[in-house]
Parts: sequence; C-alpha cells; structure tokens
Amino acid sequence: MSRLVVVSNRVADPRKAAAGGLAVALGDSLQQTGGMWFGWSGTIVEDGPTGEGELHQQQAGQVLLATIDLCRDDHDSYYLGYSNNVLWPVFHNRLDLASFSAGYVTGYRRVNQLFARKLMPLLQPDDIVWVHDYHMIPLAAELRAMGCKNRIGFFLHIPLPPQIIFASIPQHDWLMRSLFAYDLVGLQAQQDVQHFEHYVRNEAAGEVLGDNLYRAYGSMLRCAAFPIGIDVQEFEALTQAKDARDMYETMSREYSSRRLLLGIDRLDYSKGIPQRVQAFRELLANYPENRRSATLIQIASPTRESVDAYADIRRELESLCGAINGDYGELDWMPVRYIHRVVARRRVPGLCRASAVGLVTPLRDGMNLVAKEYVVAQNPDDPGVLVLSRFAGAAEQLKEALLVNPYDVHGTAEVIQHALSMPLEERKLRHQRLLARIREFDVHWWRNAFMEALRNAPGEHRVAR
Ligand code: ADQ
Repeated sequence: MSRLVVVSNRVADPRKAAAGGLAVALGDSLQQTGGMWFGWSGTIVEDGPTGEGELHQQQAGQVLLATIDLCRDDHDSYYLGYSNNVLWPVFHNRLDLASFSAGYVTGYRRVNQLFARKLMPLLQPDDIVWVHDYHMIPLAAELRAMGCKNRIGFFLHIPLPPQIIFASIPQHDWLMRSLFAYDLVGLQAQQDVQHFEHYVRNEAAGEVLGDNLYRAYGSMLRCAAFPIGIDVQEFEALTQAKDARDMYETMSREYSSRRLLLGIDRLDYSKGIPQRVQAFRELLANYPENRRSATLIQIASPTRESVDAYADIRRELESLCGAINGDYGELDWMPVRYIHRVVARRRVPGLCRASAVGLVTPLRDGMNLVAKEYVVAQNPDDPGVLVLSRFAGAAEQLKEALLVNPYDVHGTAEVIQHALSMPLEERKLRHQRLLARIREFDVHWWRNAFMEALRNAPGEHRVAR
C-alpha cells in the first residue's frame, strides 16, 4: 500500500486526545500506511532570513511529523497577509475586507516554495500526497517544477467563490493554473464545483470533459465535492462521557424554566454572529412571550486577533450584546450570555444537548461542523432544532434543518420562533433524518471517498511531459 503524506499549515499529533476529528481521521490513515504529516511547526523565528526555515522531524507512532519554522516576515506575509487578508475574505465573498498588498503574494509564494523544497527530498516515489486548504494552493505546482511525479490531491476546506469574485484577486489566473498541477481537487459542496466549472469554461477557456474531469492550461484534473463529516462515534462517546453529562445537568438545572439557544463559533466575520444576535433581538421584540424565557448562549472563541477585521467584529459583537442586555435584561434574566473563549471540546456536546435550538447561521461557510455536532449530541427522544444558514456548505446535506438567510434578520427571527414552537413529533422526525445522513457521510466516508478518487485520478503528471 502506498504511503500517505498529509500536508497542511498546522500539523497535529494524531495520538493526542485534544486533537479534533480531522486529526484523528487523517491520523488513522497515516498510522495504517506509516505516513508523514508535513507543515509549519507553529514557531516564528523573529529575525530569521526569509525563505528559510529549520526542518524538525519527530516520530509519533507510525507517523513522521515533519515541520518547518517560519521567520516573522514569511509568517506575516504568507499566513496573516495572503492567506488571511486575501484568500479567506475573498473566498467568503468579503471583497471589502481584502487587502491586495504585493508583498503578501510574494511571501505566500516564497513559503510555498520553501515547503516544496523541504518536502521534496522526504517523498518516496509511491507516496500519495494530500494537501489541505487555501494556505497551500501553489504547493503542487512548486513540487512539479522540481520534477515531482507523485499523485497529489488538494482539499479546500473553505468555499470556492463565484467566478466574478474569484477573478477580482489580482493573481486569480495563477491560483487556478496552480490548481491544475494537482491530480484531484476536492471541494466541500456541489455549489463550489459549479463555481470551479464556470471559471474553467469562461475564464480559463478550458474544457469540461464529464465524469468530473476538466482540461485547462495543458493539464487535466478531476474536481468533485467531498463534503467533510465528523467522527460520529467519537462525538457520541463524548456526549455520553462524564464531562458532557455534567455540563448538560448543570445547564438543565440552571435554565430549568427557560429555553436555551446556542451558538458556538470561532469569532470570525464569516460566521454571521452579529446578524444572529440581531435576529435574537428581533425575536424578543416581536414575540414578547420569549422575554424572561429564551436565553441565547453565544460562545465565540478568539481567532486571528492580529488581523484588523477580527478586532472590529469583536467590538461590534460586544456592543450588540451589551445593548440587548441593557434594553431587555431583567434583574433575574440576561437575554444574551456572550463568552469570548474556547469551550473544552469534551463539554461541547453537553451544551448542545441542553439547548432547544442550535443556531448555525454563517454568512458563508465551507461546510460547518458545529451543525453536524449539534445534531449528534441531541437526545433522540426530545431533540433540539437546528437552524442553519443556506450559505453553509452543510445546507446541501442537512435539508431537514430549518434553513435561513442570515442576512434577513427578520426572517431568521421568524424561523427561530418556529423552531421554539415545533411539536415533538416533527422534531424527532427531522432529527432522525439528519442523524442518518450525518452518520452515513461521516469523516471516515469523506477520507475514504477522497483517497479512492485520488488513487483513480487520471494522473497525467506521472508521465514525463
Ligand atoms: P472552521 O471555520 O474552523 O473550519 P467549523 O467547521 O465551524 O470550522 O468548526 C470546526 C470545529 O471547531 C468544530 O469541531 C467546533 O466544535 C469547534 N469549535 C468552533 N468554535 C468553538 C468554540 N468557541 N469552542 C469550542 N470549540 C469550537 C473550516 C471551514 C469550515 C469546515 C471546516 C472543516 O471554515 O467550513 O467545516 O474547516 O473542513
């Protein structure tokens, strides 16, 4: 069996309990094939030279963890700059938040070249390479330029934007050309594949060959949707474990006469948290029976705080929550509990289970795993209702959720009211159907489907051209 090599910006030790579903799922495959996980070490060297970085290698069971330090300049232009000030906002339809500084793309390219240079000597001829996410789009092209003939697949965890938005990136042509150095490109949703196809036809003058095959820039690749799932068994076990049960009991006791609504996200502008809080405000305004009764718990963990847009969204949210609590709060009831922290993963299922409504309302999201976790954590005999944004990749699969347009604050409030008053039988039916689909398309399905497609991809990069 070929060895698997996973490449991603951050590298996780698959043996550590804190590692999430993805680390565990990829770790499983890596353990089976005796593979390698390659990426940034997480270390920033303050005065180091650009385009250089020390390689560290550590054996973790059957898996070799190979990581590289980055100097401050490289980190800031590659990670904060191009990845998180260009690709992240544009791919989430936020052109207004992008800043196209020339130094960013230079650093992005330089770091991808550095990764390719360090990875190339570690590769064996039969290795299958699986590259993850927007930080690494040009990696395969850099490896090919060094003569790499391995099968290389790419999975984009975030959405691929419509052609007209993608084309606003000054380097859009280079980015798409770079994707064609892969044998397989995996996207989260069918809609992303449509955006890819539209670009290939109209912007790259490429050909759509059928069977998910595309030809452009003199290369052929396969591009298809592989909606990522969660490790359902792991999450069920977490739900049954003591920490989650304690959390559930505490919340159920404390809110015994109230209905809980829950949001759990990274504090990212793509997650639609201010709009969600405004919808909750509208709910209290238009349906007064919810006052003193409904409580929104919003957990928003700090993320990318050195990027300006993230400091702005934090201030906006603090002010919104403060205003609602000021306007509607009572001495014995605060409408919004906003917590700017990570909640320990082992407690998350308890919180989900104690909540009558799960609010997953991003303005744009590749998939959104919280939606799937919320469903798995529910008590099947008395499940809560998932309110889900139609702009999350998950909406293509989770059709029995109550779908909303998060920009429509009034409409979202109406749907939340519907969720709060949904009869038990309907809640059970929707929950059963959602759970069945989440179970079928779990993280193992995702990994196996992608690996199978990569093994069978046309692979014309392996013949000398
Ligand atoms: P993210 O935008 O990070 O990932 P998302 O799918 O929403 O993520 O969540 C990832 C995980 O983080 C979930 O397991 C969730 O429970 C956990 N999490 C989030 N906020 C938390 C908090 N405040 N406290 C504790 N845990 C928290 C990107 C894409 C997504 C895509 C994933 C996977 O943006 O669209 O679903 O990758 O491909």
